[in-house]
Amino acid sequence: MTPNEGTSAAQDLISAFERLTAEFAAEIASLSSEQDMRAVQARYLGKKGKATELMKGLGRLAPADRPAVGESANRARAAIEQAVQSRLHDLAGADLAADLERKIDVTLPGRGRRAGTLHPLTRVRLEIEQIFHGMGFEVRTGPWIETEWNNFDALNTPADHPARDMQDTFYVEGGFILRSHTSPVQIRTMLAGPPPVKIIAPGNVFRRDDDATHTPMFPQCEGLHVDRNVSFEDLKATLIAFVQRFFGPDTQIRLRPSFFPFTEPSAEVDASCFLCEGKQPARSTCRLCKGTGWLEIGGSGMVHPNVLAAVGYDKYDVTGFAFGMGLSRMAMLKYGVSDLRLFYENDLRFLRQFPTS
Ligand code: 2NL
Repeated sequence: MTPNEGTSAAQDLISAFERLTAEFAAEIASLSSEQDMRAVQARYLGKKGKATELMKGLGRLAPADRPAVGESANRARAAIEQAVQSRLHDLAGADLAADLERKIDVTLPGRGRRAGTLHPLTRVRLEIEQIFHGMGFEVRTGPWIETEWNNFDALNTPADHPARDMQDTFYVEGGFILRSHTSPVQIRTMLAGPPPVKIIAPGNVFRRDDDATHTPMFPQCEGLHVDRNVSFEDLKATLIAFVQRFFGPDTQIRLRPSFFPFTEPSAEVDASCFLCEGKQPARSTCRLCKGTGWLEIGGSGMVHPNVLAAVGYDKYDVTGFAFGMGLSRMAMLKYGVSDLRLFYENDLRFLRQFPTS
């Protein structure tokens, strides 16, 4: 073997390592993941890789030529690693460039979502529940489909009473009715246990009415307090505390004699107008109370002895007061809504005026 031959063979190997480097670079140019590139790299530099094959030629070289070839093998190894690094760097740069190209302004405010709000009737119900809960009343609910007994008979309302007419009450299959007030909830509560009972019963009720001022379903809230020595004075104090929390601390009440089959005596409940406060000259023009200075808010009375007896209570031992109010009327007064039907049309322009804090 001559030095020239040796040199030439060495040169061939050195060139082969250079080609290997170029081949590798070409092969990974189309790859876009590091994992793919490392797999190709293993085919070049691994135990059974192309570089290892070439290194087998080293043994046939003159010892003097070997260091130069070894060096070129090391150069190839380093160049291949460098090619991977450079390709990865290019890819990262391309990702960044693409992100920048999208021109997202991360300093802009978010689009946000409009939060839902509670329906005004729900707000009024929750507020009333809160006020009475604060006075020691429990909140009770019951079914919409009721027996005639729970809705009428137990409430001292005889079979020939006009409220029981097909014209006024919804009769459903099986001899049941849709409750026309939430009183059956109180009847159920009293049937379920002895006095004292101190509850309010909010919920939807049903009557065969449908015009500008009546909807066939409407929400109501009734209250009942039965115990020894519950007086009409307790009823007044409870109503005053309620209206002062609901309408404002200066609100007064006025009770007007009335009639309900289930209470005796009975009274209509008025609250003093919180808009004009009954003052002149605004009083004559007030859009809320129409100049009367008073707002009708519901009915009330002392529980009729026949009702106490019907649920098995001792009518000589306990007394009670009861009251009822329509929630749509309370909401109209509180929020100055002029048309009842707005509560039932689900017009978002209306509902959005009642943000939930
Ligand atoms: C009104 C009048 C009222 C009652 C409801 C009642 C319930 C039982 C016993 C006695 Cl269990 N009374 N409820 C009493 C008086 C009036 O409601 O104008 N409601 C909107």
